[in-house]
Amino acid sequence: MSDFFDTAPRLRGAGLNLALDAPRVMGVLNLTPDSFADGGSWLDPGAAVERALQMQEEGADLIDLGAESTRPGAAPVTAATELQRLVPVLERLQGQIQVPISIDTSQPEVMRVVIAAGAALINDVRALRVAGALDVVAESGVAVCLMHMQGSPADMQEAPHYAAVIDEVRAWLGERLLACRLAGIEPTRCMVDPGFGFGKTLQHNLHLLAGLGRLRDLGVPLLVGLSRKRMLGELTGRAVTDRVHASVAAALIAVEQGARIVRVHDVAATQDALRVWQAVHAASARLPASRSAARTPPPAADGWGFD
Ligand code: HH2
Repeated sequence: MSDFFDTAPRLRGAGLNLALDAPRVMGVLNLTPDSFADGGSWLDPGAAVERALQMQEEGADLIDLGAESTRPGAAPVTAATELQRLVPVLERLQGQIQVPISIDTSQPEVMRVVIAAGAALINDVRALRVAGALDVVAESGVAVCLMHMQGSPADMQEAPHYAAVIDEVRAWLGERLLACRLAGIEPTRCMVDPGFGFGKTLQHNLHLLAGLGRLRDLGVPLLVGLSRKRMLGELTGRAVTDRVHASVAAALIAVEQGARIVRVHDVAATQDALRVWQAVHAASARLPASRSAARTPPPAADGWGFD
């Protein structure tokens, strides 16, 4: 069994060398009219650039730009539409933003253009399954996040079904990692994500979060996106605009379970919580061994133990 903390304490790719010795925050910025949490807020390129710079200021380690909503029931958009939304923002960000830019897309035509425009990471909710996507990422040398989804956004929440959700998600992601390797994409360029809410019921999501540590033997870092999602609404009864506290709690749990990057809308709040988590984690590592063992059970995410 491999351990990603030995094999990939960094995520490396063309234009990216990200240390993952502490949890990292990926700020979400959707340039769409219809995203479930921030749809319509950042359609104007000027407003989007301001928001990206604000997230950088708040401590985002990466910014993830998306131009297609993949919320349940969403219809796909054309590559031309995605590019119309992305390119003006990417152009304006050049020279202004220091943190790496990730692009949330599945379309090889879009990937080619945004990589040429400086994107350092492709975040693909379809895990490079669209024809041509594997080749674009392989040839460009950029890093990639492979996300699990059962079905497609149009139908994924109709009747999600698993015999054993964690095992199935892990096996599926393992197959996508193998496809990457066969296409020439080294594991050091890859992250995986179980895809919370993508073809999963509340119970599936809860099992995955509780058992997140079992994905670690895939040998690459884990990225997790729970921010403001429906499962948090189901648990708290709160509207999408009022899920910051639940999102921060979910991000902390994900990190405790071994996630290296959390994808969030609320960067400042998440960073505050992670600072507290890190301080306690560092103090716990400094406790004398016997007392530490007595007081602190090994974290479920004992993968953090390398630092
Ligand atoms: N979730 C969404 C989009 N992209 N990428 C990864 N890797 N993991 C996720 O969980 C994930 C993702 C959905 O959230 P959002 O972008 O806020 O909404 P929408 O798809 O409606 O634009």
